[in-house]
Amino acid sequence: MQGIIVKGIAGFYYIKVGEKIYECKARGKFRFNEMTPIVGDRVEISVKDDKGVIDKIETRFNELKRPLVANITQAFVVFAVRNPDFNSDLFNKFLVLCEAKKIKPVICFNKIDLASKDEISYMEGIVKQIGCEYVMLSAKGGIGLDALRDRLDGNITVVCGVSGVGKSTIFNELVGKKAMETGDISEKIKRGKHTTRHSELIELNGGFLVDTPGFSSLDIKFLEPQELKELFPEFLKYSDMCKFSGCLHYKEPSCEVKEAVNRGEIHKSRYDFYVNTLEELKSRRKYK
Ligand SMILES: Nc1nc2c(ncn2[C@@H]2O[C@H](COP(=O)(O)OP(=O)(O)OP(=O)(O)O)[C@@H](O)[C@H]2O)c(=O)[nH]1
Ligand SMILES: [Mg+2]
Ligand SMILES: [Zn+2]
Repeated sequence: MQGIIVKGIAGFYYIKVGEKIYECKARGKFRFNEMTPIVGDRVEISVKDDKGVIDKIETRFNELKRPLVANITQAFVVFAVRNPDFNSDLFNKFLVLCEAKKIKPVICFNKIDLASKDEISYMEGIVKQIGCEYVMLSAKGGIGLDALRDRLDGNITVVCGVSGVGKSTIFNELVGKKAMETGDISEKIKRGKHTTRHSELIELNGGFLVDTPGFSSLDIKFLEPQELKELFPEFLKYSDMCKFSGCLHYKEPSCEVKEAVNRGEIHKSRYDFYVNTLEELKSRRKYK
């Protein structure tokens, strides 16, 4: 039977096959070929006398380390329009990471109840130009959540963003119970106790939601300088027209991406972030 691992605890895996959940152990062989089953894995199982065994793990589409989950297709990347203030560097890093992992980002601008109309349309302007999907939210006020629910179908979705933007609030509103701790006090208590968190997939609206937030580490230094340009979707329609094939849109002449920046068709802050990151990646390679 084929199913998906929705939970793993102490060597046992819980595999959802249709409407049923089977408790399984992994066969020993996984220890030798470096594949340890993780939540999100599509697996082949066999069940005998109520004892289930994982026989095969399908090739992973992608894998996140924090939380440890495979086959994530979508990320709700949460920002607050205020408190904490929007940080465009982080915004760009999140987007680059999503592209690198082939995860579809949905930008969630939360706490719109705290911002003016002008501030909201400024934020909208940035995301519109990149061409990625976005939702304006007030998780506390129940605004915009249906737009997120509609996007769950067929996806494994992780909610990510820095501390305090409202991830847990969004998660709890979507799941409909107090599954995640919100606010600051409970979070601190949890950390103090070093509670091990096992991620779990929660089935919702035809898809799965990961119960722990993602991308807590925003390291993009593992990227190769040449691959960075592929991770800016709005560059792609211009890059074919650059004079040099393999143009890095950096110091090359007759670069259509740079022209598009000058014409205002690509947001300058995105291009500046690209150049800064490219220089960082290049200098790391040099001194390695
Ligand atoms: N004004 C306003 N406050 C909100 C909204 N959504 C969440 N908050 C508040 O923002 C604070 C942080 O929310 P959380 O959901 O705990 O944020 P988080 O992203 O899970 O934070 P960490 O767990 O620390 O990463 C809480 O006090 C929430 O009540 C909103 O739409 N508007
Ligand atoms: Mg939280
Ligand atoms: Zn170019």
